[in-house]
Amino acid sequence: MRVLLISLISIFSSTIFADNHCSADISAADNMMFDKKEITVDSTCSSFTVNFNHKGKMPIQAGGHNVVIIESKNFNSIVSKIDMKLGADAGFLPDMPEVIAKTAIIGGGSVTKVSFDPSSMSKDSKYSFFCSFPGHYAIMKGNVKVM
Ligand SMILES: [Cu+2]
Repeated sequence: MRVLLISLISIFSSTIFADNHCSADISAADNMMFDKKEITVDSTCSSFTVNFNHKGKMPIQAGGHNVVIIESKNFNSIVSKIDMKLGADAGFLPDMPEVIAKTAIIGGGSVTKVSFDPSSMSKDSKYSFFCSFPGHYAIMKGNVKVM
C-alpha cells in the first residue's frame, strides 16, 4: 500500500513538472516593468503557454500591457507596426508571421494567456518578449531563452 502511494505521488509530481516546463508566468504592474528579464521556452513542448498577470490598476487604454514573443532580429520592424487602431485584443499589432505569440492587451487586475507551438524556435537564434502597448516596448522587454 505504501509503495503504491509513493508511486502515485511520483507520477503526480512528474506530471506537474512536465506542465511547468511547458509554461511560463510573467507579470507587470503600473510601473511598466515585467517581473522577469528572461523566460525559458522548452522547444520540445507540443504547446507552450505564457500566463500573463497585470497586477496594476491602470485601465487598458491608459496603461494596458501584454506579452509578445518574437525573434529579436524582427523587433524594430514589428514595433514599427504598432497601431492603436488595431485594438487591444490584437495587441495593437497586425497579424504577421514574424509574431510567434502574443496575448491581448489587458488592464490592471486582469490575467490572460497565450499558447503556441514552440517547435520552430531554435537554440541558435535570439528571441525576445516585449509589451506592444504604444511606447512601452522601449523598456518593457526581456530575453526568451530556448532549450
Ligand atoms: Cu505595457
